[in-house]
Amino acid sequence: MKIGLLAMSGVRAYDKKLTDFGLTLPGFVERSKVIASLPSLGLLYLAAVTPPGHELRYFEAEGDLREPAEIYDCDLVAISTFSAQSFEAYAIADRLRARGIKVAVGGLHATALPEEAIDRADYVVAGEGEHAWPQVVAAAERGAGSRIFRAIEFGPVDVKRLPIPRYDLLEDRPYNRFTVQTTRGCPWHCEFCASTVMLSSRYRKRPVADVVRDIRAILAVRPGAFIEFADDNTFVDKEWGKELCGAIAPLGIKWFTETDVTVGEDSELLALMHKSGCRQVLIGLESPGREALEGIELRKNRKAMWNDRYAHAIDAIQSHGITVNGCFILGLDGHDESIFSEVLEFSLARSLYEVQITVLTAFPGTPLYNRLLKAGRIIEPGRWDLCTLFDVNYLPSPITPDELRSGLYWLAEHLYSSETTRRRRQGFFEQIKGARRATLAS
Ligand code: B12
Repeated sequence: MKIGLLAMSGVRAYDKKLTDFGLTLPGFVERSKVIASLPSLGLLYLAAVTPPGHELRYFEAEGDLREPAEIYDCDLVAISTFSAQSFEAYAIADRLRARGIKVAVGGLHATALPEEAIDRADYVVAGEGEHAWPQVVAAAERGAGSRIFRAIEFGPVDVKRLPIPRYDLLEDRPYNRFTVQTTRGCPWHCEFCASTVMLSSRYRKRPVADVVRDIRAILAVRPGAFIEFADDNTFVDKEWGKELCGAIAPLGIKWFTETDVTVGEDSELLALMHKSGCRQVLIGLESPGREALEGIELRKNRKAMWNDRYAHAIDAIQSHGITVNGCFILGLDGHDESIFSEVLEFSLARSLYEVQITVLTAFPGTPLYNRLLKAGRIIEPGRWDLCTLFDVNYLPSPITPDELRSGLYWLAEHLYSSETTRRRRQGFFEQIKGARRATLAS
């Protein structure tokens, strides 16, 4: 069969005012360029486990009616979708199916809502794809009728035996950033999280040698590529983290990852991270003060417990020459109108090199969505296209949706202005210089 792998690409925001003015601001432009240039790792894993004898092609669509014409030559198309572009993905699936092409849909959104997805696809995979996908291919070959494949039926995916994602399928594409997973899942359980924790609740670390193998495969396709670890939380296990950094250091790469604030407490690890090419860590700080963090991490209230470590952690990380991309969620319960200036002040005071601001988003399948729906606080239930992290689709408390929106505009304008960006970044360079002076003096 000819099998097409269709990634939905680009960034999404419904709010026209934010896109019109927000996306022209320096911080937004930088991040959205970066963001738009990542391939779909999930599809590259599917390609790697596709049984032999099929022809595979990787495609991208930026939205409804944006699928490439060549995709209509396929017999089976695998579409990977997050919530924000699920309607666009379904519209493409409708057109493909109208032409007799079998369509399989998977990813985080289909995992949360497989019954919704099966209305618009022949096959749906809920959960990790590695074991289910070969079954989907076999079903399509047989011309079998529609079915939801639940990953759980096919046994757990052992991350110690993952194949090399088929990065070679991207050879003729202009990507300069590639993703690699070093871990899957996260041991913490935040109410709003709609990330890999949706696929499997277990936190799993991959063998370091396999990560090195995968990075080498990327470098063979694109020498000098920037590497993004598509992890939820890389450095939960600090000793394993040190082993990882030691192993990737000789590759001479530059890399980025997502992790939590505890990484700031291990200066040996931070030194190894920097030495191995880590240029930025993204950390979900969520809110500058403790109050709004209470109860967010459902297991041990970790987000609130860690709040008093923020200042030290950011300083320690940045002093090692690794920039922090501090992420804040606006509109958490308890955030009033003062939150916008608080985030601005915190970002300046702590010299956050990069700051990401998003609004609280209730993704389907999350405890947050269920709580807000029950409380009648979802404004338009089922509007998954608003799950962009920038659009307001719930009733915040104590502020109103309009106050949240105007606060977001105000903060974006001030946080990403050339002057504030310069001041934040200047602070980072001073932190590095301070650390160097301290080393020389000791
Ligand atoms: C890389 C990334 C991107 C890339 C995606 C590239 C691409 N075309 O796929 C880019 C930069 C484009 C991107 C964009 C957006 N992203 Co993003 N992104 C990530 C990130 C960092 C890693 C995702 C990843 O690679 N995971 C690893 C792979 C292996 O897992 P996977 O994709 O789930 O695939 C597995 C299974 O789901 C399944 N599978 C997946 N697809 C399919 C298809 C079939 C047919 C089958 C059988 C199986 C299957 O098999 C795979 C292997 O087991 C996550 C955060 C994180 N740390 O995970 C956020 C994340 C996925 N993004 C998120 C969001 C909100 C967005 C945006 C809406 C932001 C915006 N405003 O624009 C846009 C969406 C628009 C778009 N075009 O997709 C949310 C999604 C939440 C949700 N449930 O919808 C996440 C979780 C971050 C968050 N803050 O919550 N993102």
